[in-house]
Amino acid sequence: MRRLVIISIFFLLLHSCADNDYDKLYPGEVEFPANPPHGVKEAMAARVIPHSRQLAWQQLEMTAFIHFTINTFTDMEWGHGDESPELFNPVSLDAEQWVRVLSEAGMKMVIITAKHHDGFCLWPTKTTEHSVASSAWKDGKGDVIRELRDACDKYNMKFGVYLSPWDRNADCYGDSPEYNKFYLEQLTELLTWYGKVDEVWFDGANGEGPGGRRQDYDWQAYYDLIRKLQPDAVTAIMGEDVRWVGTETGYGRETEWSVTALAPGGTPESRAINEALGLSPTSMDLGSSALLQKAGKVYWYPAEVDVSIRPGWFWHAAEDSLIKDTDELLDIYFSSVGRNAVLLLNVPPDNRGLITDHDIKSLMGLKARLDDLYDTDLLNGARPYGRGTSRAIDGDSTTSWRPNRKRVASFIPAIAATFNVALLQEDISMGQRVEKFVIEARMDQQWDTVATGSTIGYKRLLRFPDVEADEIRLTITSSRARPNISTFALYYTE
Ligand code: FUL
Repeated sequence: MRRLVIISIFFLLLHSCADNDYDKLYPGEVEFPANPPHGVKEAMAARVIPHSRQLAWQQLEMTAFIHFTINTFTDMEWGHGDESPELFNPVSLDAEQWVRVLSEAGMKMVIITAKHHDGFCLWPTKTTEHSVASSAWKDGKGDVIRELRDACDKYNMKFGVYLSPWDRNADCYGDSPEYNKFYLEQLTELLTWYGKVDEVWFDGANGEGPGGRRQDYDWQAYYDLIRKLQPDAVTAIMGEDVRWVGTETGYGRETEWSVTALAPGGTPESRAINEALGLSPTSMDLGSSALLQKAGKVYWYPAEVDVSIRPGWFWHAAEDSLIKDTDELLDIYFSSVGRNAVLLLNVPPDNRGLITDHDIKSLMGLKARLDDLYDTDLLNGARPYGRGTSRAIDGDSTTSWRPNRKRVASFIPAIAATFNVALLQEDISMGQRVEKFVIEARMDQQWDTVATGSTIGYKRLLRFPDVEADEIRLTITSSRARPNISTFALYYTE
C-alpha cells in the first residue's frame, strides 16, 4: 500500500511538472537566475513568448517597403541632403496603384520612407522646409503619406513608416539634444496625423553630421513616445520588437531563433550587453543552447528580411531590366517566410510615381506560384497521431499537436500523391521550442529521410526532390520543452 502511495505521488509530481508548461510563460523577455542547473536556461527560453503586437506582425508574413524620395529624381541611393525640393515632382503619383498591386501580390503591410537619409520629408511637416510643401508636386500642397494612408485604408493594408535617424539635411543634426527634439517632433507628426501606424522602422545606417559631428540618439525617448502614441506598433531594426536579419539579400538563417541573447534596440544598456557577448544582428548564432549558457537574459526578438526587388532601394531607369524574376522572388520567399522570418520586399515607385510594369510582372508571378504551392494540402489537414496528444489552445480554434515528450514521432496515413514541399509551424504564442526535427517517408517498407531541420518557429518550409510515400513520419528529435506543432502540411509545386 505504502509503495502504491509513493508511486502515485511520483506520478502526480511528474504530471504537475508537465502542466507547469502551461503556467510559466514570459512575455517579451526573461532574466535567468545566476548559475541555474543544467537545462534550466533552455527551459526558460522556450517559454518566452511574443508581445501581442509582435505576434500580429509575424502573422503578416509578407510586407512591402516603398523607397521613394528625392533620390527617385536624382538617380541616387543616398542623397546628400542639399538637393532642391523642387526636384520632387511625381506627376502621375497614384498611391492606390501601389497598394492595389502590393495587396494583389499578397503583401499585408506597406512601410514607406517618410524621410530617408537626405532629410526630405514626404509629408508637409512643420519641422523643416525640406519637404513636399516646397516641391513642385501639386504646387506644394501634396502629402504622400496621406495618400498612402488613404489607399491603405481602402485596401485594408497595414501601414508603417520609416523615418531615418540619420539626416543629412537638418542643421541641428549632431547637436544631440536639439536633433533628438526635432526627431521626436517628426515622429509625433507621423504618429498622430495619420491614424493607426503598425510599424516604425529605424534604420541603423548612420553617418556624420556637418563638420563631422556625431549624433547621440535618445532611443529610449523614441521608444517611449511610440509606446505612448501607437502602443500596437512594432519598432524595427534599431527598434525593440523586430530584428534586422543581418543581410539585405533576402536570405535568413536556416537556424533562426526568435528568442535571442541579442539585446534589442540601441540603448546604452543593450549595447553593453551585446558588446559583452560579442553579438550583433549579423552574428550567425543568436540563440543556440551554447550561447544561452553565456547570456543573462533572452528576448523575443524575431527576424525581418528586408530586400529590394531591384539592385537598388530606389528606382533607377537603368535597373528596369534588372528586376528579380519570379523564381528569385520565390526563392527569397522560401528563405525568409520559410525560415521563421517576415519578408519586407522593397518595390520602389518610379519618377512618375508609379510601380512599373516590370516590377508588377515579377510580383504577380510570385503570387501565382504561391497560389499554386498552397493550392492543395496533401495531408488534407490530417492531425498527427501516434504517441502525442492534441490539445486545443485557449480561445483559439486551432489545435496544436502537443506531444507529451520532447522526442516524439507521428504517423500520417498514406497520401496518394507526390510531394516536394513540407510546411511546419509551431504555435509561437507558447514560445519557440523545437531544436531539431526529421521528416521521413516510407515506401515499400523502407523508411527514408526526406528532410531534416533545426528550428521551426512561426513557419518553416522545406523543399526537396519529389517524394512518393505510403506513410510519413515527423520526428521532433530535440526540443527545449514540449513542442506545440500547429501545422504539418505537404505540398507539390512545379
Ligand atoms: C539601409 C539604408 O542605408 C538603405 O538606403 C535602405 O534604406 C536600407 C533599407 O537600409 O541601411
